[in-house]
Amino acid sequence: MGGSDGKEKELLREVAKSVFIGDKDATLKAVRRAIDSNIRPEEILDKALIPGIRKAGDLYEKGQYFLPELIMCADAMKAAFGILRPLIEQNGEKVRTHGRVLVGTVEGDIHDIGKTLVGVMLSTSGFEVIDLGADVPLHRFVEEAVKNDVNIIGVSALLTTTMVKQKELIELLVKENLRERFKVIVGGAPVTQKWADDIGADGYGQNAVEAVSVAKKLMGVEE
Ligand code: B1M
Repeated sequence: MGGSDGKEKELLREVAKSVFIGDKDATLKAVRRAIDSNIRPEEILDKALIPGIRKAGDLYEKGQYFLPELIMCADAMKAAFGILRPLIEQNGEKVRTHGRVLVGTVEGDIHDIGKTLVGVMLSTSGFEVIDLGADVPLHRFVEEAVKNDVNIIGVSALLTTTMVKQKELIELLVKENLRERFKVIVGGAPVTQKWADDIGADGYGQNAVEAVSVAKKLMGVEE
């Protein structure tokens, strides 16, 4: 392995570690060092920030971390994403013509990191994105979709207790006679292709890159 590869791995390890120990200042410093070493922002995100926050989740699940630690880790991740976001956006497609997508996390669920990432990746891939944030009531998804005349509604859920809201949103669209008007994409850690099929969603993305592919496919955009 070459020296620069080794240095790159070491820097990414440092970023991941500073996220899962919940040290925001160290995370920001490590991310800046990684950027200065010409590591691509998408790589910093995929190979360090996301594995770092997932490790924090694992430790929480094992009972080694409690909610305060998880919050510190999420703060570190969000602060670092704040530095990377404009860099990722700069590298994106300039013309936004593929369609308009509404994204949000369902009501009762405050996890917004993955949903925000999906929104950023869609907007850097040629979509116009309207981000409603997290804990979004179902009626608001519907109202904003109509108001903004979107093509796709992207619904994120991170909890097994809130993913049922994705199903309820589709039922609400049917009830309002709007199901044919909007494509619905679902995603989030507990969500699977099977769940998407069972609830009648038009697409499922396991991650932000897949969400973009699915959105492009639904809009008939060649990859
Ligand atoms: Co929460 N949390 N959390 N949490 N948290 C999980 C989800 C959990 C799996 C942790 C664990 O136990 N291992 C667990 C859920 C268990 C379950 O339901 N089975 C859990 C729990 C239990 C909770 C609380 C209930 C804890 C408590 O209060 N006792 C609470 C819930 C509060 C609520 O929402 N009502 C809670 C709170 C929090 C924090 C506030 C501390 C923080 C969130 C901060 C924030 O988002 N602003 C937090 C965090 C950070 C996590 C973990 C560690 C990481 C989530 C994350 O940001 N991942 C998470 C563990 C895990 O997921 N392994 C966990 C990084 C992000 C880039 O990935 O969000 O998966 P992700 O998004 C991915 C894909 O899923 C996909 O693409 C994204 C990018 O690749 N994707 C889509 C997401 N949305 C998509 C939409 C699409 C397509 C793809 O189309 C539209």
